[in-house]
Amino acid sequence: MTTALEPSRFPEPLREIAAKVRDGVRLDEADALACFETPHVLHLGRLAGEVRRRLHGDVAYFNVNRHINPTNICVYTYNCKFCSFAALPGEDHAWAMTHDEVYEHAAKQGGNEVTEFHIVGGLHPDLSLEWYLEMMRGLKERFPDAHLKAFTAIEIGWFAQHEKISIEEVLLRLRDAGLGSLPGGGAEIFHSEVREIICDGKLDAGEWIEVHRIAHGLGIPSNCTMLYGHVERPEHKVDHLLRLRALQDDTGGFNCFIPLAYHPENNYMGLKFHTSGTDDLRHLATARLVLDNVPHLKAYWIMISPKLAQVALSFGADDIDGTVVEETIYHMAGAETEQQIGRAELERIVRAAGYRPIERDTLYNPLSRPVAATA
Ligand code: V47
Repeated sequence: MTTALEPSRFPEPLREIAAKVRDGVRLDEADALACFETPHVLHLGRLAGEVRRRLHGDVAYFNVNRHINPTNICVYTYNCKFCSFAALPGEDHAWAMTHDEVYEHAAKQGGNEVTEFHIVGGLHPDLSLEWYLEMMRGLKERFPDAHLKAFTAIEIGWFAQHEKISIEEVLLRLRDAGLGSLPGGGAEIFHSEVREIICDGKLDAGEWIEVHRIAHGLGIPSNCTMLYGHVERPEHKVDHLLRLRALQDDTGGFNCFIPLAYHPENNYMGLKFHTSGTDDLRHLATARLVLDNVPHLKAYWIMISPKLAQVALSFGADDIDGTVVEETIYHMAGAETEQQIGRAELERIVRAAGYRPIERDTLYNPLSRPVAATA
């Protein structure tokens, strides 16, 4: 009897990879490279889809979240050439919210139904760690049940440098103020050949990994990302995924991986092209196959559109992110997707793709509440 993973049903070089996936053997560096280079993206998706079904059956997760970007003022505005969000103080598009503005923002449009605030921002030269701690405490006071997924490793590194304290001390103070987990941003591409071009001078790979390692050691879980579709080569991405996999082997602290498609508008990179749908599906499928120890894979609908996120559910993804409400990082970089989707619509999107929608909290615990509560 032929199974879905019968190697003879796959073209080379996916035949050997299919055998490994069938037998539960970990993919190596050469396999990962083959995934990035094969022209047979549909076959790759078939493999990743099978792995995803083993892990999550027909379930696809989403959450009811809200993004808050307290400031876009950033000392790395000229360093991170790919970033369209950052601004220098005094520029027309620069902003810095007050605490009250953060709380108002959090409360808008059904803020009380939100289970997660996703909070990231620029590295503001004048805002102290204490300002952020007060913001976290204020949010927790007003929204005690909401999970605060806040601050990329880059921001954590900046707080440590700014306050002249250790990464561990920063994380402990943030945890005391209500931090629940770290988002996965700031990883970009770890390899120094790429980092020197796209974000010279920012936290390097070892430092990004160290922040997450320390967080995991303190019981603070996190997500991880990879920014693709700019100047990187396949071997850089293989290196990136293998470094994430190695950290996960050590700590088990990553919940989710999110491949991030580069958006080219309004930044200093000088590149014109958006990634193609096939590229996006290839990155998701490859991640599902290589990152065998990271439980969840997110197809971020804001970035790749709800329609492609539906297809991505059959290419390895088991999560489409959440309601979001007012996304800025991608919309300032040219994203043409909506800025928010209601819970009922997220459920419809998942069902129409042939999967069973489950609302989750940040840590992937299933939630059950009536649609009307958050539609
Ligand atoms: O670190 C910035 C990326 C990241 C651009 O953890 C860009 O659940 C494409 O990390 N084109 C921030 N990408 C977003 C992020 C994220 C998103 C959704 C969910 C989670 C999570 C994390 O966005 C940055 C950078 O890699 N980014 N500018 C751009 N022009």
